[in-house]
Amino acid sequence: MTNQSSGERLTLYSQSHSPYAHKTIVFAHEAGIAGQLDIIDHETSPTNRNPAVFAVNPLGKVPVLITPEAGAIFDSLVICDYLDGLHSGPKLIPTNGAKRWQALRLHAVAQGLCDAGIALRWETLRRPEALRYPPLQEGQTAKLVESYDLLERQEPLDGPVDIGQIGLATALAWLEFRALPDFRTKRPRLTRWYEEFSQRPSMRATAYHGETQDGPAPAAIAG
Ligand SMILES: N[C@@H](CCC(=O)N[C@@H](CS)C(=O)NCC(=O)O)C(=O)O
Repeated sequence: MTNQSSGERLTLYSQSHSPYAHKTIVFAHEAGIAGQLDIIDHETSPTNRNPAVFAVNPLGKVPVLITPEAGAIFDSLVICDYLDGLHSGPKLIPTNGAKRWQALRLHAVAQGLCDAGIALRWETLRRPEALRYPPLQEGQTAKLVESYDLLERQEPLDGPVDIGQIGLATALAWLEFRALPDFRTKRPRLTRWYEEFSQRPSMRATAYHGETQDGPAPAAIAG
């Protein structure tokens, strides 16, 4: 990429296994400005407070970008919007027309996949077994399956790279990384698109790794 930018260094509070953080990093690569980011990995979990992250985001979540003019900004879409203003190439968040709403809608589906995937992991893995609620597990699985089917059937996936495609590719990569319900079987169009996108340098340079650190369960429920 040859996009021009101010070249100012920016700190990104990130996490090597967060789909939201991954999205912002792939976005920076696609915008040609990844070299400006100083990425600091932080472990976060609602059951394992990280004071350094709370110091910059009252929600205790990553990603967070520290900007010169506005201080700490979040969440991932806001960070992508900020990064899109730093380069002179074609905008990855289309500014108007049908392309804008298609891209943001695809991004919303992708964001929902991550949200449902995380909720499902709580119900299958992260919450102590005695506190899990099977109807929630089924409900979150249904959101994933319905979304996969919609993506296979009708969501436009072609055209220049945009925030929707970046969100989707990083979400699908995370769902596979975490062995969440499979999106490939009987979805050849989605699978083909994903495999092709995964070959982009932005994706190849930024694979997921690491484990969530939820902290010890209190003795009363540890069993
Ligand atoms: N809507 C936020 C979601 C961020 C998020 O949930 N990040 C996770 C890591 S994957 C986190 O830090 N969770 C800690 C917590 O929920 O307390 C975004 O798009 O940035």
